[in-house]
Amino acid sequence: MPNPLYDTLLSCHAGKGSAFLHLSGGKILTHQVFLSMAAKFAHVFTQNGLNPGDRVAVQVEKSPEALAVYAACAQAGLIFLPLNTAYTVDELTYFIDNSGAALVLCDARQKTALEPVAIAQSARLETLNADGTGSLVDQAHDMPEEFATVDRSGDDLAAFLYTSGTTGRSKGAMLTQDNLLSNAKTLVTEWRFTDADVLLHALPIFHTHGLFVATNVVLAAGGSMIFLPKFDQDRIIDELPGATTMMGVPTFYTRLLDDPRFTQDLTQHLRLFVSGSAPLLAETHVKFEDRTGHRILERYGMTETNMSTSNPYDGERRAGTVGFPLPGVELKITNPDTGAELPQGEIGQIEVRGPNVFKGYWQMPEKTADELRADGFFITGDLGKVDADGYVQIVGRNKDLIISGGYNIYPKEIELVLDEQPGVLETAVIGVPHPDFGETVLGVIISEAGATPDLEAIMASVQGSLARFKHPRALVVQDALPRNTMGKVQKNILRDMYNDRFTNA
Ligand code: MLC
Ligand code: AMP
Repeated sequence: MPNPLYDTLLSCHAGKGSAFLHLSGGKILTHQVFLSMAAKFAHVFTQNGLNPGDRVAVQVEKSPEALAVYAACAQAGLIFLPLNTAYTVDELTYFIDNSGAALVLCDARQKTALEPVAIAQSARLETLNADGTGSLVDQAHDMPEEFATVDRSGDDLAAFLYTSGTTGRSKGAMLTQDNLLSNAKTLVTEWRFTDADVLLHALPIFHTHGLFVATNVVLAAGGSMIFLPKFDQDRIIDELPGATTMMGVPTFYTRLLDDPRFTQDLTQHLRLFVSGSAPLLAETHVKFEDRTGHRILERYGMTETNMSTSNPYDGERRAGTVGFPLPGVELKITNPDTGAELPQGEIGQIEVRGPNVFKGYWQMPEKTADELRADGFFITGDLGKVDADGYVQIVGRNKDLIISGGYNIYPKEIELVLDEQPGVLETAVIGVPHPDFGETVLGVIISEAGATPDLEAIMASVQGSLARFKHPRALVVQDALPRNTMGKVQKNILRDMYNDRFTNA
């Protein structure tokens, strides 16, 4: 096949008048119309001088056009680099610079702010707005509806997804066509997707979950999506009866359970609810079954690995576990200090190997070597164990990471900003339980001798540089940070201290 990703997910739908996206107001976008849109965008990219292997950095609102940009990149052999719409210009500057993006696609509202960043990078800057307007669409207007698909091999890069690190510097995870395809095919089979499926899609499309899990699976199966711009409780309630399946982060399900309109009747036509990206409390799993009769299927994955484990479709979906390694994926539990495999039942770090595992971090060979072993096993940084029946259970993290509403937040990045503030000696940022987001960010500040840091001014400064979802939801001032004998900050003690800060309200 000349371009496995495009051929398997997209060109196989050529000429089909079948529904691909169900949009608001009863509007339907067919597979063929979607492909034509993508082909036109591919022409715009190549006519703007982009060559296979170039990176296209995309920070735009969710829309059919935004999804077609992903398809256009696949067809033109470009590397798709989606970015969270919440990122600030500071954050974007790093991604654009680090990736060496050849083209930046943004909302027109961001154009002025990003122009100097694009110029510094010699990148083109085009716009795409939430309503489907913008310079990309203007240029696409008169382009042909067919584009000669660029040859690619399965080992060629298809996407970069940036993931933060414990040092605070984000790393571009390089995903190949085979990484994405192998996972999509496996999940179609494991989760029994067919062309009759209608997936209720309310996730963002700049992360693995909404893009490579939800979208690729539906494309591979030939099904359709009720494509919502974002999670909107009322729209979800309205649209659920028309769906056969839904994927979400745990916050989706806890929010729905808080809504009296979410009933068994409303969900009776659905065949599958999938949860992932953050731990689903066993309590939520049980409440969901009591309310709807459905057992949520929880799976586990990450940016670098796509999906690694899943509860079974047919067998027991065990609450509090993420199921079994997917076919073709090897999983082992190892001693974090030695890397030696641990006996069944013991807690250790989770390592995975398989066609789903990424190729490494863009231009960061040392970081790649730290986490991706020469034998192909990737050290996930999650702590877990395998029970007697083979179900994998995630019990914690060996990495300093907060997951808020399914978004990853690395404390170091926030600490670096807080540490710079006037009157601040040092800081520690921790994740504490939150009823809506699962976890949220709390900043612990130690003042310089005699100083009284201005917490409001500190928050204002954080707002200027970091995306909203990373902002501490509370700042507290303490005399000192707890440290062990090696001088390392004991965040576990801080987490215990502030454990019920948001759940006791
Ligand atoms: C929004 N806000 C968040 C937030 N999302 N704050 C913390 N954590 C989040 N996740 C901010 C908003 O800017 C707003 O700020 C305030 O919180 C409340 O907003 P909201 O209207 O209640 O939020 P909403 O827009 O409804 O978004 C919440 C959400 C969304 C949970 C629906 O965050 C979401 O769609 N999350 C999914 C993330 C995801 O797809 N993760 C997959 C990663 S891939 P203000 O200023 O108004 O207070 C991965 C691999 C894998 O992890 O295994 O899948
Ligand atoms: P990301 O880097 O955004 O892809 O996030 C990946 C991380 O999300 C993993 O390393 C886990 O810590 C977490 N994660 C994903 N799915 C689950 C799950 N089902 N249960 C617990 N944690 C999960």
